[in-house]
Amino acid sequence: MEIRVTGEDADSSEEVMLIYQAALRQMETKLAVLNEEFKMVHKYNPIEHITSRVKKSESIAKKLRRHGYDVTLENMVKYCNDIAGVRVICSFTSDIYRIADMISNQSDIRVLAIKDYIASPKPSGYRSYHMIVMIPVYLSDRIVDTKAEIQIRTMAMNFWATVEHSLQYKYKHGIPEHIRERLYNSAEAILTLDNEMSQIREEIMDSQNSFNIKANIIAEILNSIENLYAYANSREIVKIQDEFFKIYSENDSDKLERFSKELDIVAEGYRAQKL
Ligand code: 0O2
Repeated sequence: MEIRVTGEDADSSEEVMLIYQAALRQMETKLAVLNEEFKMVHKYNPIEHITSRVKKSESIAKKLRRHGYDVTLENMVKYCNDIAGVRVICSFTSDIYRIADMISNQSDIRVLAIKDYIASPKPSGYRSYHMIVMIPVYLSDRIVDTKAEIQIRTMAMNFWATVEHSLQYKYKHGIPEHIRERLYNSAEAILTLDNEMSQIREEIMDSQNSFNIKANIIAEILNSIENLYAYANSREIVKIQDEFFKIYSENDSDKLERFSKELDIVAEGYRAQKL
């Protein structure tokens, strides 16, 4: 019989830590597989890199005290959602939501909470997408449902958060107001940078797409002209070729597409005559 428990039933902190480590490994493997699959289908990597960590016991204790809980093993598992933390870094903001969807669609992952600090940034300027998930960890005699926090952000958002986080440690009595203001302004500059990079990428993708579409139409036209040699006389083919060169020199995809369709009708007519 399958015995399914949660981390709260663990006997020792050593066992709890082993379970969180295992949850992280599973998450990392899942994300690596999703990234590879995405790369195969869409020809690019949505994930730049992944880091993970098990939260240090002092940080767990500090967080529990901050929220008014006693520092016990039970409270730690129950109330500290980010003991196992995975950080996923992407190039573009749209990738963040793609990855979040891919994670949510995994049948063995249960999404417990989402905090979208991209749609609603923190007053500090912090931007990131957070998911608290439950993932099963398979031990020899039971399955332990384990919580993990996944933070998904762009490289630029990560740069800002890393600098701001380190400043929080540097200023023991809080970051001075004038520095806060500058950090907030930098967060806004980072938003502009992310938006600009996304737009540049979209423009490049659009022009690549239209290039590919045009190349396919031209290949179809050349193929149709070649097939016409079996049916039409050479004078007519030269006429069609001249018309094609004229349209080709105009560099207009719509005209090329219309010409390709007309050529299909002409070829069909010749084929019918031959029968
Ligand atoms: P660490 O050292 O990174 O682990 P909380 O509000 O923090 O008591 P909750 O619900 O976990 O509890 O908060 P939230 O908002 O989901 O934030 C969790 C984590 O997001 C934080 O963990 C940080 O890693 C990161 N984070 C949140 N806000 C900021 C911010 O303003 N600046 C930076 N640099 N990071 C932020 P910890 O435990 O605070 O810290």
